[in-house]
Amino acid sequence: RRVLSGPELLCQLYQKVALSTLTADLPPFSSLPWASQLPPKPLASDVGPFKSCAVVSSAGSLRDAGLGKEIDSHDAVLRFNSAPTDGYEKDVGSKTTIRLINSQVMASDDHHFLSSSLYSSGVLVAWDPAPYSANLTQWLNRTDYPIFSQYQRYRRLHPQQPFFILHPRFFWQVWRQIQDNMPEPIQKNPPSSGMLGTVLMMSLCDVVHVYEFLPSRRNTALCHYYQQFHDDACTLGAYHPLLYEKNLVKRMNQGSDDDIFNRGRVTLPGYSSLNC
Ligand code: NCC
Repeated sequence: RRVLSGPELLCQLYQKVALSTLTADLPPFSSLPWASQLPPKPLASDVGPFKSCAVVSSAGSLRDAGLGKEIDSHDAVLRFNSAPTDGYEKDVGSKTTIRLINSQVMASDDHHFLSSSLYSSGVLVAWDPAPYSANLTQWLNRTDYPIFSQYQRYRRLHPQQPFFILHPRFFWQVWRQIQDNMPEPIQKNPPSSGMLGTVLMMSLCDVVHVYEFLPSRRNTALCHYYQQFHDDACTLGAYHPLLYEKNLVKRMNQGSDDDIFNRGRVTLPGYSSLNC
């Protein structure tokens, strides 16, 4: 197998990975009593397009990064799970346009998903690790966490807030793209929210800056910038094929190594900027 160049990888990503979210008219959801709670249109026809976008990983190396102003200068900012901005504005900024959450966050009691103000502004996008090759009906009947019951509850409480659910096809396409460009078999678990959010923003924005996904000189065992918890697996991966994701992003990066080292910043062209 030939090792693809950065531009080739970007074109392959564009050709093989299409952002997809559940809509009210999609079987088997369309015949459920709560189908009308799902958005009528997919994410990309409702949100954006944006010129410049920032994807803010939750890495501990964002502590004391002082990147807040730079992050907020983007037209749209994507954050993950329960990552806060209150009290961390200097390092991570305060703008949140999209929040990408996994189904564990929606379901576990510690995150107070239904009542916390953390989730109630901006556009929400949720995902649940559906097994590889499972069809939508199998997934619907056996989700990893109760994403659909929580989704219905949340929609009743916040009917005006845009709230999308990722189609499993999207994240398995991302997984396939990672696997196809690695010399060894990788674990058949979905990519991390960080990788999914990066490709999501590449679908909506002309240019995407990803912060502290590829660790800078501030690299630390501190898991999250907002928690006193240390574990190298947060940066290197265990369940998610995180090292492979980072390898692929490094190869697609159009910014300098100095930007990674000093600012923890990767620059990726959005799909709209590619000439494939
Ligand atoms: O930790 P998490 O991700 O919320 O972080 C969001 C994304 O930032 C990138 N990251 C994070 C920490 C770090 N030191 N380096 C990084 O590069 C990753 O790309 C990560 O995806 C997830 O992917 O959804 C994850 O969620 C947590 C957890 O469910 C939520 O934080 C809610 O508590 C997972 N942790 C556990 O299941 C214990 C984590 O594995 C992945």
